[in-house]
Amino acid sequence: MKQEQILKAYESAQARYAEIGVDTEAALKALQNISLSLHCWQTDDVSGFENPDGQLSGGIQATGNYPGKARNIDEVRADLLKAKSLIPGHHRVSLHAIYGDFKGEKIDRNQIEPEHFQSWIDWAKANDLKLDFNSTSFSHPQSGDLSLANRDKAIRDFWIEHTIRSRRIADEMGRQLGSKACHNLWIHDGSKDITVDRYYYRSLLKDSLDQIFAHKFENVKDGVECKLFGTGLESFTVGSHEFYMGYAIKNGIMTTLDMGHFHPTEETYDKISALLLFMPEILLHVSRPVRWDSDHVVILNDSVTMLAQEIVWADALPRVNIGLDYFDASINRIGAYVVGSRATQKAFLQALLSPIAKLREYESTGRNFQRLALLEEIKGMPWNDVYNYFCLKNNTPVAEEYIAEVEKYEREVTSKR
Ligand code: RNT
Ligand code: ZN
Repeated sequence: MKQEQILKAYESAQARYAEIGVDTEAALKALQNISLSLHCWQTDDVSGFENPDGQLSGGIQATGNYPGKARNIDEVRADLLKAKSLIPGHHRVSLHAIYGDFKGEKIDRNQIEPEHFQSWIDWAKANDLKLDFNSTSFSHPQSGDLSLANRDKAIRDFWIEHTIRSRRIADEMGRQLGSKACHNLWIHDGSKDITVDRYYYRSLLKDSLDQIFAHKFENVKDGVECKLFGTGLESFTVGSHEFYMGYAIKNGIMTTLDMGHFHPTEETYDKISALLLFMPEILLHVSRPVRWDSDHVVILNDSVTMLAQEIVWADALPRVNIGLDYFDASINRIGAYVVGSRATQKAFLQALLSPIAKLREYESTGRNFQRLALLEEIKGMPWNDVYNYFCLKNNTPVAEEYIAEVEKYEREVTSKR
């Protein structure tokens, strides 16, 4: 798009928004402050660097075999930087414990140290990025169907040790980069068929968590991520929403809301205000479930739009940490980052551009037709002209221009892998 055209369209959008009492400059300023945490695992389908074959072995699944996936730490970093260059704003990267810089050495999960992530910290610093972290309980000989909730104390202890170490690594990232790191704990623990001792397994998980969180780390914001069910583990999930909600509230930590982890007709947005009255902050995994927790690339759909509206309207932006979580191995992986990140930003921008004072006024005076009508009208407002201007201001390709950039990178880099 021509710069002149972008600016002209922005000016006219600005005037139109002013008519409904919305300040586009204020919205742009707020959008500039929203950081997304880019999930490193979209680069390589959650393989990590522990074994050369990088095969997933339970707990999680990526589908598709599009060529060009990242095979080592340099390729993961290069792909992340390429994606970053096509996403306007300042962002974060979320690492999993299996992405350490192990330099070919066999470092088991209960042996990881901050030193294995020092080169990531240096890389982040050099590239204007902050880091977040995740313990990794899947794809390991000790994973089985149960990790922190295993009947076998030795297995529980192994994963407790791993998780404490993961939080220590997150602490080091937060300290060195001057921005608290979110540590997310997600485990797959559950069972395929009817389970009778549910109370017992949950009490084991609670006890493991108590041991893990007995260690205090100043530079970490802890989140615990629930799930409805996993494939192969359909009948019982130890870490359900109610379990972690109770745990997080009681212990002053966050719950992580993954948009793919609830009943298909349940919307994540409605949980925000219910949780934020009882916990300091929350962590999001913005995702797109298709029929199940399929982790498709995020698009600008109603679920994401309503989520962003709820956060903005609840004045909760400073208390919500926005992570992305999807891994589509069937399309260009760098393109997947850009589409999902931009869709998330567009949802937030739309929310920031909404005439909330007027909507509240309608609501409080019982003018519900008017409320509905205005909500419908704002869907067609020229918010995309404002987004294009945001991209221009941030020196990133405007609108579909990034497609050619992704194609170029594919031609020159990923297709040669
Ligand atoms: C799995 C969870 C979890 C993972 C990542 C890799 O269902 O969503 O967040 O996707 O930790
Ligand atoms: Zn998730």
